[in-house]
Amino acid sequence: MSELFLEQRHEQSTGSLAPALIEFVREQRNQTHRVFHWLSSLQRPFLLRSDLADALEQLCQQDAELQQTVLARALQQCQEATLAQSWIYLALRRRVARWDFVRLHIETMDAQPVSVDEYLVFKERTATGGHEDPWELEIDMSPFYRDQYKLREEGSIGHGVKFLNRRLSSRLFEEIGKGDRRLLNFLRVHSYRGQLLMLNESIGDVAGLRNALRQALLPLRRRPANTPYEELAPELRALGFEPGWGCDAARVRNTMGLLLDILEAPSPQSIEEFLGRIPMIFSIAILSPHGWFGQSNVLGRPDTGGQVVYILDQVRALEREMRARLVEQGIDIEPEVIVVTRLIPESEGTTSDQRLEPIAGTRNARILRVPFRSDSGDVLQHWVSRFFIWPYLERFALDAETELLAELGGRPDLIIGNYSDGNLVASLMSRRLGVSQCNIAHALEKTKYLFSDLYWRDNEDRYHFSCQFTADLIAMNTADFIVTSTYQEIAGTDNTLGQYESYINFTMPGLYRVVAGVDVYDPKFNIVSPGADEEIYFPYTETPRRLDHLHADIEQLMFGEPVLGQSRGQLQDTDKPLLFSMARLDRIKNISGLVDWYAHSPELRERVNLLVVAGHVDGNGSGDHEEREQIDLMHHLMNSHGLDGQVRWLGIHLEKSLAGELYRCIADRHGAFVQPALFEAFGLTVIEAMSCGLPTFATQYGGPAEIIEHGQSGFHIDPNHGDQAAAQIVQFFSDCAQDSAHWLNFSEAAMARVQERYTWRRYAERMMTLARVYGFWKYVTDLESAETARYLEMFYALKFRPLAAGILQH
Ligand code: UDP
Ligand code: LCN
Repeated sequence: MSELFLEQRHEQSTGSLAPALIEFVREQRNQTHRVFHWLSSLQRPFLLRSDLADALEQLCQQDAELQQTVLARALQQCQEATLAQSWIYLALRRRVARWDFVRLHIETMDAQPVSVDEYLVFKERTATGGHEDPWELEIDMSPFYRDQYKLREEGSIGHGVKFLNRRLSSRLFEEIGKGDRRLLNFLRVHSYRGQLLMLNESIGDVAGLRNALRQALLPLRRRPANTPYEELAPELRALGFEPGWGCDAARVRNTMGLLLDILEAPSPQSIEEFLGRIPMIFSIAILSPHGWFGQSNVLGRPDTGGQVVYILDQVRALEREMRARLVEQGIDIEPEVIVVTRLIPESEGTTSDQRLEPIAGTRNARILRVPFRSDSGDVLQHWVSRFFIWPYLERFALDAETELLAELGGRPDLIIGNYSDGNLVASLMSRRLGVSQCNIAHALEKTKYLFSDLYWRDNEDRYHFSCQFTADLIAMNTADFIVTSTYQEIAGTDNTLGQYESYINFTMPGLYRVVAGVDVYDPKFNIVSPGADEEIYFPYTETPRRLDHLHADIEQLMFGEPVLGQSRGQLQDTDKPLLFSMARLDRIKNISGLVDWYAHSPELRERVNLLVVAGHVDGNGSGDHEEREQIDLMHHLMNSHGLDGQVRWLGIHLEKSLAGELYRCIADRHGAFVQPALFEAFGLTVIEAMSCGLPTFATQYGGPAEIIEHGQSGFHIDPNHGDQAAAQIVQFFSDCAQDSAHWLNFSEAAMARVQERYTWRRYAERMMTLARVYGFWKYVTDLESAETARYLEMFYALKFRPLAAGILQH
């Protein structure tokens, strides 16, 4: 048998390359030495995947045989190499969230597997110059993991609810009678503000329930299907049934039949369907503490962007879905959705200083604002950046809880946290109230900034990542379920790390070391992608719906004289198609990168004009240091490359409907959209542009990698290789010039992709299913673990609180 065959067999059985690599290093000393020598000659303590890929490519040019070796494969798997004192430590990612750590000595060719903590200690030592603390606090959630509740296949990640339902339904009903009794108890707890629902006390046990169901079904079958519930109520009540079974005879019959089936032979599908029938969710609290949460004039302010758009659309969709369900269930209750945010007295012309604000497009949803207070009780007057708000959250959680309870007249049925701060408040509040907690990250900062964990101290004054990552770990582990927009957000791709995956192990020297922070195979993770508001972002081809009255303004925005402090550049050749981009002017959004690629590509400049809507043209208009740096850079690029005749930069914020019509006007001119971010967690602008029919080029890092199928419904671009991205765009427009069907094909495919995958209707249905299913299992099983909760409380009290308090002392 060949050695390669043996190696591969070993890999197949364990999945790990490590043993074969160690053997190879020991036996092929010359080849290995050459590779290690090359890596250490780079004289960098940390090499990332892309560095290793570049090194490997060069090495293979000199030694073609290397390509076939296990060493080459290991370097391809390696996410990070740490080099110091003649040692190389490799972190091999054999597949999603499955890691092996190996160390190799450059001189002696000694090679061994190492544990995750040994690996992290070596990183600490390398980063701090040998000042690692042997007694560093280690965070290890693995003793709390329960293997019977873990997914095994990486393809199942993000579909937790399906797995959980399957696993728990069989377990629940395995022990004869036990599951039935729990189900009965569950049905008996339903009430709404004192009104009993589903069952009353006259049904005392499972046999009684079966009996009552059979008795109710006999006359129900004789009733016309559309007999309203009110007519059935007296008869049903006498048998022990309260409202909630359905709005008419057909629906009540169906729900009761479903329950009888479950009592006979339960299946995960019938449980999910049955749970969809019973009234469980009447009110939802959505937490988004950090500021400027409002409906106008807030987008583009520091900290507010897609998260606000997402939540407002989410609220509308959830309210609609909740109401539809309650009507079907025959219950006359108005659902309530409340967004809880911070009240900012100095609100700079926004509504952020109003305690209550109704949400447009809903009947009853509202924004409830509660101020931040200092320890002495004084109300904080100004906006505070999301990176500095940690000391205020604990008090906010208590104050918000009091106001929320008063506003709703009781507890909400679900608490949804947003972003790191909202998720932490959701943890505190849902623990106190005993309500299910759902987390939505929007963007986990950890993967956005290189080495934000290892060199956390360097960024502490500016970003306070020590607080943020601690809050993230706590909230991820307390949440009953976590909703993500894409798969890659949880588990990455074959080559890149998932955002949640990056919390599995990491170290913050001098603070703590995480050896098992979160498990992405936990069934709490569910992918539920957002949509683009269909009222606003509809296809450019839907002529009757078009907002023609905005066209003159849009023409002005695109081609008019620049307005001082609002725009720069005036396009000379107005017949060229427009390449469009719109984003906050953060470094990570890389709008200046796009301008730079454009400036350096004569072919691109020849074919298209560039239109960007971002930030402010006047640096004095910005209160944010990162934005000011970007504004300066934009002006520098415009000046040094003479771009004013080809680039139009609008430093204004477009109101939603204007933005929607602008996307369409650019589509009318057969333009394209570019999202050039260095990293984008999801990217609402990508689905907005696509749903209006714009062919889209978007970053390959983050959500867009999954939204777009490369070469079919758009294109992925690598923001680190602007020249290639520019060449791709040039190629597209040159293909369009040859064949006008080319543009149409991509435009249609983009619209179809969004229609198929990204709609708020689907979002709301999924979200409500998750709320019901996780709520049910939380009630009837031991899913919740007191040990985990206690451990996290300790972490919160002993680490988070002093870190947060420290912010105020500076
Ligand atoms: N947006 C807008 N007007 C502007 C700039 C942005 O309406 O002038 C909206 C944009 O349409 C999108 C959101 O702001 O809905 C930005 O969300 P995205 O997910 O793209 O990025 P984020 O800002 O959340 O990082
Ligand atoms: C935050 C981001 O950075 C975006 O990528 C998302 O699209 C947005 O939130 C909504 O989730």
